[in-house]
Amino acid sequence: MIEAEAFCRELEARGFGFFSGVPCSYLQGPFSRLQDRAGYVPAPNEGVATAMAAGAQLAGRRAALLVQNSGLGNLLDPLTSLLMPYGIPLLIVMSLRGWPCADDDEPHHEVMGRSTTALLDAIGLAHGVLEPSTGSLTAALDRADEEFRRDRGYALLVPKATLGSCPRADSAAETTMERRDAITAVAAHLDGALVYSTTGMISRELFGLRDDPGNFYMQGSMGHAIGLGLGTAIARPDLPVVVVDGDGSALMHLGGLALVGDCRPANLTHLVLDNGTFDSTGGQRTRDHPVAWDRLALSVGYRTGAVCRTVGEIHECLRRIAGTPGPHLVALCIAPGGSRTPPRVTSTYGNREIRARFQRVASDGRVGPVAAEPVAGR
Ligand SMILES: Cc1ncc(C[n+]2csc(CCOP(=O)(O)OP(=O)(O)O)c2C)c(N)n1
Repeated sequence: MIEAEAFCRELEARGFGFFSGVPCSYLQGPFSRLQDRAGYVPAPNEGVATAMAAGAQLAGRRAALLVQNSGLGNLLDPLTSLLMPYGIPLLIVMSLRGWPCADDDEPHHEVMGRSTTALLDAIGLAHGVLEPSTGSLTAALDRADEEFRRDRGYALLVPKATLGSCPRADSAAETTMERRDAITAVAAHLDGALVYSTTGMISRELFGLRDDPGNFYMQGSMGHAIGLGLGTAIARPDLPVVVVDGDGSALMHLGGLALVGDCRPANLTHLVLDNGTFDSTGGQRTRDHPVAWDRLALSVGYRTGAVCRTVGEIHECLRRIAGTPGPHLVALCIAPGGSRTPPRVTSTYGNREIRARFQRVASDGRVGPVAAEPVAGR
């Protein structure tokens, strides 16, 4: 295993002074080390991180991205239509989820796990898999330097347990309300609703506290729960639709909120659990300046926007808006971390099973047979 600090120092020794990206738990150590350094800017999605790194590179700062391979979808456009045609080199440190064996990871990593290197080959971006030794790091960065000399980028692929982790830093939370407290309170108001929950711990927490066929646990596809909720709210205006989001997820595709405000489905309620961090990947901060979610929501066209800081405020707010026309946005300020790790949804349900039972509720039983799918023991 390569120590996180040694990894960061090696990048700095090679002249890298600008770092950005979106975290993955495989890269928890380097993120933890980098986020206290001046050259690090956390990004809401991998696409803007790529463009920003290119901007820094154009202005003379050597830039590196740290991302998960699921973020390859977000960065492919700026990579292929900006960096590659203009010859702007970039080091992309990319975790390899779902690789070499998809069974060892969550099911939503399977397709990208087996396709990452093929996709990089298809676009012509040089890449190499990092082994857990400093010799491998030196060789990979030498190889990257060769590409940079030709104005081309390089992807350094990082499998599980290759880079060391660091103890989680305690952040000064403004609230003591935990995710578990907030979702317990929310759960009391979900009966009869179709519920989409975002990737990571939020879906796991909802599953552990209030599993229901009307819950769609959206693992993966970070930032797209609001798109799912909007489509369903438009298609089924007779049913209440609730999206349980995180601040990192909502920020990743903030344009989805603007679309909600434009479409204005009266039956949609958007809950944003704001802990100021990407909690599920190790608690890296999402941004420095807090978001005024209530004002943001109103400015793009939601009918109401509110912020709750206590369990009592959550109950009062959800009672007040129940049955009134939305879209509503309610931000729930919670503390990062949690005293208990919630159970994995995928230990109980396969993804197709989650989809099929949800669809039965959402479409009044008009759904085909569920394809047999083994439930993975993870
Ligand atoms: C495109 C993409 N980039 C990165 C990830 C890795 N990832 C999974 S959960 C998560 C954090 C989500 O943060 P937030 O929505 O704030 O919820 P929290 O984890 O704080 O509960 C990240 C970065 C991912 N799944 N997809």
